[in-house]
Amino acid sequence: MRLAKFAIGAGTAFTGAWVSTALLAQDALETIGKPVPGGMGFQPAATELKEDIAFLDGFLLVIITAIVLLVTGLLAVCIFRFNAKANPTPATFTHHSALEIAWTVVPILILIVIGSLSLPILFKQLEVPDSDLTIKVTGNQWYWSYEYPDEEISFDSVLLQRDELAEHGYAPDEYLLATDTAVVVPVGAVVRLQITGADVIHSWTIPSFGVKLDAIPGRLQETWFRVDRPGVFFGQCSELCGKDHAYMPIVVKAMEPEAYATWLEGAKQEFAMNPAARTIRLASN
Ligand SMILES: [Cu+2]
Repeated sequence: MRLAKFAIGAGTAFTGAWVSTALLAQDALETIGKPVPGGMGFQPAATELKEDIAFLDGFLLVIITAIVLLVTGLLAVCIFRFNAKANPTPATFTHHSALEIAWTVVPILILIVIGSLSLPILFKQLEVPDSDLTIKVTGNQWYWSYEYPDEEISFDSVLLQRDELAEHGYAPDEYLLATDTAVVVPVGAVVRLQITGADVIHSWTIPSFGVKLDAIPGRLQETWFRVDRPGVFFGQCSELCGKDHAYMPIVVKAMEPEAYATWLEGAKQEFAMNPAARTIRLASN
């Protein structure tokens, strides 16, 4: 059973009605984006961006396999057909223009085909469409902070210790993946991410979303995602950022819009931006 962390945070106050609805909302969430022991492929795709990346990966694998087979075949021909025993009088020519043009032009064509497929995917990741929701992500040594500027809420997201997992509704093998608070987004909404770092460079990622971007102090980087199904998705800081780099995971919960609205209602009470932070934010706008 997946409990709502928001419902159990110590020292917080909300209405009983909200707590029970939030619990129901999270009970239904399936854990989708999670590494599995012995896993070889990607985590399941939950966004169009990730589907594109998976397609490109599969396509490149076909090209790579074809090239490996061709080169291995040519090597085998050389070894068996042109060794000293099988071919005692070797040819003496050193150039073959047609062949040299071919092995230059063919790789160029292959690269053009790869580029024509990969560049549009790259641009799609970086060109943020009209967004429904903005989330500012700040990497700290060693936890993540989140801000929903339009909703005026902000909270930190800290690693759960082994003995805290069950109480927050996580499985024992989700240690190093689960956090006390999660980023919550509505399914189908375009989420604009603004990512920065507070101290050193970190990197925010959710593998199932096909999103990974460095959190760099002094720079605000933007990317986006649109989750197409409800679920719980895990990620981990992906830029070596110091001794506790391995202990700053990321959790995103994608909910149906109604469940998200319910969460937001409670979150506004629990995570209201402190007035000082809000003044600073307004002043800097
Ligand atoms: Cu890190």
